[in-house]
Amino acid sequence: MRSTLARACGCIVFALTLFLGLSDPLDLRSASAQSQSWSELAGSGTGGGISSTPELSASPSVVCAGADEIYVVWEEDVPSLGKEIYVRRLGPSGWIEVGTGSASDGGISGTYSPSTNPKAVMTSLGLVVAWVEKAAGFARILTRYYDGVTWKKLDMSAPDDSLTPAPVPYSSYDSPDLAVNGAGFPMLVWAAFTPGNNAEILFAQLSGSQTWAGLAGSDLLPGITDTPGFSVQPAIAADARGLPVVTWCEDLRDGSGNFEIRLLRWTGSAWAGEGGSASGGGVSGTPGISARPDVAVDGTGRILVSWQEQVSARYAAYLKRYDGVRWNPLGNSATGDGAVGDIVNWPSLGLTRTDEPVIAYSGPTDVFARTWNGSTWVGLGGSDTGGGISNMGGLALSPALARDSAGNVCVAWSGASPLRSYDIYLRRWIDAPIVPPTPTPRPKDHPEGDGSDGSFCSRSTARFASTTLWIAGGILLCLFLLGRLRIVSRRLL
Ligand SMILES: [Ca+2]
Ligand SMILES: [Ca+2]
Repeated sequence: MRSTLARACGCIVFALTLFLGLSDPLDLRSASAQSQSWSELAGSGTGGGISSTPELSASPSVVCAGADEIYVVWEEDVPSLGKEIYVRRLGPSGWIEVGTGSASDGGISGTYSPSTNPKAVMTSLGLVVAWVEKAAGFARILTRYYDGVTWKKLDMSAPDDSLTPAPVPYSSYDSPDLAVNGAGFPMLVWAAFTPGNNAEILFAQLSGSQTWAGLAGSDLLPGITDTPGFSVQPAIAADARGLPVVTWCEDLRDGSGNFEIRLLRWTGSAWAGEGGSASGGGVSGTPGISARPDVAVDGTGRILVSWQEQVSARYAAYLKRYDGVRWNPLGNSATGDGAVGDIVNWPSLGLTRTDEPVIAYSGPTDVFARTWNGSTWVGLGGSDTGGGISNMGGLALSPALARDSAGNVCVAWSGASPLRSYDIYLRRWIDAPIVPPTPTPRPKDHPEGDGSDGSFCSRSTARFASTTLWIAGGILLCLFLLGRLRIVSRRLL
């Protein structure tokens, strides 16, 4: 009898040990170290960075098409050619060319005239790049896409692949920006300067037949703005339906010297403002100079607009988010020193893993970033203090932001490290926990993802497995004990 009870107790202890052992994956996750750092990728943050050329490398644009599928496009001052557009992507062991010669000689532009201000986006056709091409006294917008083998014209109907229709005489195009629409095709905005001392914002998107087309005449003057003052510095994002949302800087030209940030979106049938964004003070609504806007749309469809606001003799980064009725600041993001009180360059807007805004900016010394944590504006791992993200000591400009498929924020910039001219650099903010190898394979086809980021899915799966095994163990134990009880009772009888 005593030995039977001892064996039963041993079984209980074994079952408890088994249960605790199966619970290990959860405990390991919760106890795992958090790795938070601004990491360079294959030398992208030090030395010659991504470009690594002896000449001037400037105006980067960054595209994250996958967790490690990262492209960087910039303008390179090439000896004997002038400014050309260069492209590299992150490869297995370094930053490689995208097609032959994309970051050497004439790059993807290959013109003798200045090619500047590139922007890039990933589309169903492949990576699309647009830039400003200055030739014969005026500037056009040129576009190319990479089909996986070579760089090609986007619009076969245009003889020189410039936007059609060609600019009216003596007009000039500037400031292209790109996004991708619901059909996977590129959407393009740009500013058109006209002979009448005016400028308007134009929009076109690529159709299925690979021709650029406007929406309600948006690719023809007077564009989507049609105002007496300069409408310049456009930025574009796609809304939840893949329709364009366009913001820009408007010179009110009312004698006040005021510039405001305005916004229009395509509703599906017309260009319309939101919450008064297309008239008067627009989104910004301040007496000072509001300029250089950027726009993003978060996962719930809310539009966010950042811009540069002149405050006394300095520039601050401001931001507002549209809640469907009005444009709201986040904390003090649209008064006083705003989200950031001292910037010297166009602030760039992105979204964090949790869809909160993150603003990258060049401050007096370096490239920095701040994000909204729900109650105040803070740095990410020291990104708003000391040497910030770039850590180059005063020679870092033109930050560009993108979020990779894992939710990590990438920031590229043009900076000059000691004894070098300006090169292109990039660092990625890693804030995910280090997930240890799990002892049992996870289901690969779970609709909510594989849970590799420690998500609710994998936790609940592990918890379910543990509970099931615990119940099964308990049933087996009960059966075993019942069996022993029957044997003992027979012996006693
Ligand atoms: Ca205008
Ligand atoms: Ca203003």
